[in-house]
Amino acid sequence: SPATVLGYPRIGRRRELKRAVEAFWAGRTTAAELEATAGDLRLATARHLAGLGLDAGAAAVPGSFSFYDQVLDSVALLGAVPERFRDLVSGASTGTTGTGALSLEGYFTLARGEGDKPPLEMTKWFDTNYHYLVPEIGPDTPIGFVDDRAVREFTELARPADGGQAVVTRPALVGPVTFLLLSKAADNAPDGFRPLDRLDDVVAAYAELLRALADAGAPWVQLDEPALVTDLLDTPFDEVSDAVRRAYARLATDLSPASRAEGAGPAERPAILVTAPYGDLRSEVGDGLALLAGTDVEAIAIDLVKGAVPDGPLPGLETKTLVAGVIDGHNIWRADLDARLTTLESLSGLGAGAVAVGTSTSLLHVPHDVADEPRLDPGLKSWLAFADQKVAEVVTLATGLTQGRTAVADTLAESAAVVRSRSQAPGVVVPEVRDRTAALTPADVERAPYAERAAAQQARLSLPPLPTTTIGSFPQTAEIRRTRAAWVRGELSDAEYTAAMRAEIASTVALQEELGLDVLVHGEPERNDMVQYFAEQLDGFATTVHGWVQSYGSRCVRPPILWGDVSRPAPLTVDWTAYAASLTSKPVKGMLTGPVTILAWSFVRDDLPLGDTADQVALALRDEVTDLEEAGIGVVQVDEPALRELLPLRRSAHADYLDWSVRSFRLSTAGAGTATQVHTHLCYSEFGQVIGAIDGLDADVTSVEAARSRMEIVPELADAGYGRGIGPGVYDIHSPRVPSVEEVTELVTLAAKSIDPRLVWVNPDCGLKTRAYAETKESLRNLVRATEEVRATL
Ligand code: THG
Ligand code: ZN
Repeated sequence: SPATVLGYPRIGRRRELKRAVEAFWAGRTTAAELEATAGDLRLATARHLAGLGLDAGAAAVPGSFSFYDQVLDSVALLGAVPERFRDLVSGASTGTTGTGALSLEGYFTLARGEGDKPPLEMTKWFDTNYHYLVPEIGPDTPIGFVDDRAVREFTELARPADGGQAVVTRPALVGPVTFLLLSKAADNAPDGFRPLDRLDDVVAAYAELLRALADAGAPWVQLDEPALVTDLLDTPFDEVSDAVRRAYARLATDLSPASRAEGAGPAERPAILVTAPYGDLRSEVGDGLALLAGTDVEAIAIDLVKGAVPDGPLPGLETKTLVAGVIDGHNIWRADLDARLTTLESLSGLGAGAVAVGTSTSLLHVPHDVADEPRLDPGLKSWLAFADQKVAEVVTLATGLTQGRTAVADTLAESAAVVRSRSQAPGVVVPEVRDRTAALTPADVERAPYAERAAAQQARLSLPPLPTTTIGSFPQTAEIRRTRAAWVRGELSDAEYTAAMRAEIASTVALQEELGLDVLVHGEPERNDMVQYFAEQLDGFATTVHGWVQSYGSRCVRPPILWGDVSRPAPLTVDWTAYAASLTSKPVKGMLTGPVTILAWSFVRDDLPLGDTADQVALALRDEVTDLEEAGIGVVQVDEPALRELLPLRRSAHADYLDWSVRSFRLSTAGAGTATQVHTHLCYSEFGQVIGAIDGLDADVTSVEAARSRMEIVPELADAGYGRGIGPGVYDIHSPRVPSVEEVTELVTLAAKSIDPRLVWVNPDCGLKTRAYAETKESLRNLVRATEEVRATL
């Protein structure tokens, strides 16, 4: 039985691709040099995967490289370039098959924008912390097969120029239906136009790509269709299934595959593997598995980590290979291989032609290799599987499935021992933590009525109308990052580091006073990342040295590992915040990251319901809120930017998720006294699906990303009955552009028209961490000036 993985990290084990791409952006290297570095990385990766046991001759190694994003790759493949970037397109760039192709530079320009041309919008990929670029498709968007990069990458590895080991890969691409379902209508598209209206054009282009791959000798191609596992894409199942049937009739039925073509002329396409990662193909809305089984593709990959084991038999499956995604591509625990083998054996009832072993999703979401983590506790380390360990797991399972359990007896025994040792290890279950969560009552998530709180807070804080504030972080200058790096390397003492951060806090506080902001922050210079900073200090978490995971483009994060019961050995933020407060008579806001976001951006344990883990984190934060209050802090913000991200892909699961996520937020904040003002901040989302939950958080003030949508969220919240403080972001912090006073005045006025103006706060869209000081000062100065103008009209 063959073994495969649906994708592999592409950033490089020492982030080689990140460095190469950023050097190219900075003008330090040429496109040809970047191409060469990337080519070396692809070759080394393919051979590495073959060395780990994926069959180098049988397309078991996925061709899942991308310079920036796999959705952007499909935009480039199709030449589907939005009008504002059309001047970047030419036919002259090297290596492309036709006119309409983007150069490498043009490709990056779509991702990053240029001058007054905004980049493609970025949004979260299914329920992960990975962001893709949203294609813009209109009735006139050019769509064709204009870029043969996928073919060149296949050939490069199948017939390597160095004469060394060849690897026959399986080019992996976003499937045509998912591509269009993730696209948005171009701005100038007529009302009622939907990107899916262009399905036939996209499929025709993919058909040409498939022919080209067949000509190059590719035996397999992988088309990812995760759109089939969600009902959040605003398209009814009937329309999705129609699109799938049409697309795969053209691709799979109309073109003859390598296998069928024997003796009947050359193949017109590779064999097709359609994948459906991140969830269950079957749901109340329809049966996506039966749908795929009814097409003429040769293989279907299903997610058996998030999805249930299907029952069968299923008509159509007898001629197909089922790639059983039993190894989790989205988390880092070693699998119980014996149990996974049992799952694999239970699939025989489905009547598939063959069963192969795979990962549930691409391994894009996990770091490369546990062996790269010398500083992890050896016990914890033995419980972990990063990408390379997962490859070994699928190989073992495939051997076990074909040759029987005895052939892999030692590995199975070791895996069973790991599962046992993990369940019994100290710290995994901490009775005091369990006792505390078990004793929680509904009263623990209730505060006094809002009217009472608002009066007590105003009496304490005496804020002007339209209070101004920032979201929390100030620019993380190169100097700050150098100082932290030196401290981490041991070149700076704790005392020296603390002094440097205090100096930074003092200058940030002075700046805010000079600007005339009303509620100040300490600026968070001491935080590397808003989740990692907390994980480093809480019991139950571990952090990595090289465990980078791509977040978007060249940007990476190191998700902490939440392995045990969570508690707070000592205060987390109090010293820094209290120091800032000692420097000013204005209120200083304490800044915490909320329980849902801490879970969303960590690798979470799989041996406790998420809601229970959230309660543990919430209680640690609740104690921090109490300590901040005792230090005299009267305003505390608990950020939940990832509230939307963890929303389940199926609507039927929303109520349960919103119940525990909202409860855990309230648990973290409801210990605050009546006169303590609780803020929260939300971003990175279309809020529509969580509007009710925002109200349920019961924060006194909620700041939200709103500048790009021109305050749209304010009337939506008002309509949903939200009646507490609201700080719609008045300028977009994602670009260095400084908003004018008029612009901000207009947005504040707009907000104050759609909700009681006494509830409105004025703040930027998000934290200022990624900005430089020059534009930050000017922008905040304009923000304060605009607020003063609007105040004068009230
Ligand atoms: N932290 C975590 N996840 C996140 C965000 C975050 N997910 C959503 C969003 N914010 C993603 N945004 C970013 C923005 C910048 C960076 C990463 C994710 C970034 N990373 C540095 C890099 O790749 O060079 C490395 C950071 C470091 O040195 O620690 O700049 O805020 N967890
Ligand atoms: Zn934000």
